[in-house]
Amino acid sequence: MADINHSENLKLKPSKIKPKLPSLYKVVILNDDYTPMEFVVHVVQTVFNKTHDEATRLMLKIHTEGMGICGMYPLEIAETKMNQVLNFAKEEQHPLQCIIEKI
Ligand code: TYC
Repeated sequence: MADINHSENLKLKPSKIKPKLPSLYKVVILNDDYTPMEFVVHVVQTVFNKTHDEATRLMLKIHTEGMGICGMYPLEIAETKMNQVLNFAKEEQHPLQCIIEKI
């Protein structure tokens, strides 16, 4: 009878399977001429868990440079955050735009 418990059979072999990390997506908010600054700060704080200071700095970067990265996430989370931003903006009838970009 084959000895399935022989110590040679219990040795761990290095795995050839490379676990893949999920691709990340940037969530980017765009500047516009109409959305109030405080509204952008509030949205960035709420959706991206930033402090008021961090959100203010990011809003000013978007305001002066045209766009800014709010965070990087796996696709489903990035899409959820983008939709949260767009829904907040729609509720208040602001033209704030948010997109996701693959890294
Ligand atoms: N440019 C806007 C203003 O002057 C403020 C603003 C900042 C709007 C960032 C959108 O993503 C934005 N009221």
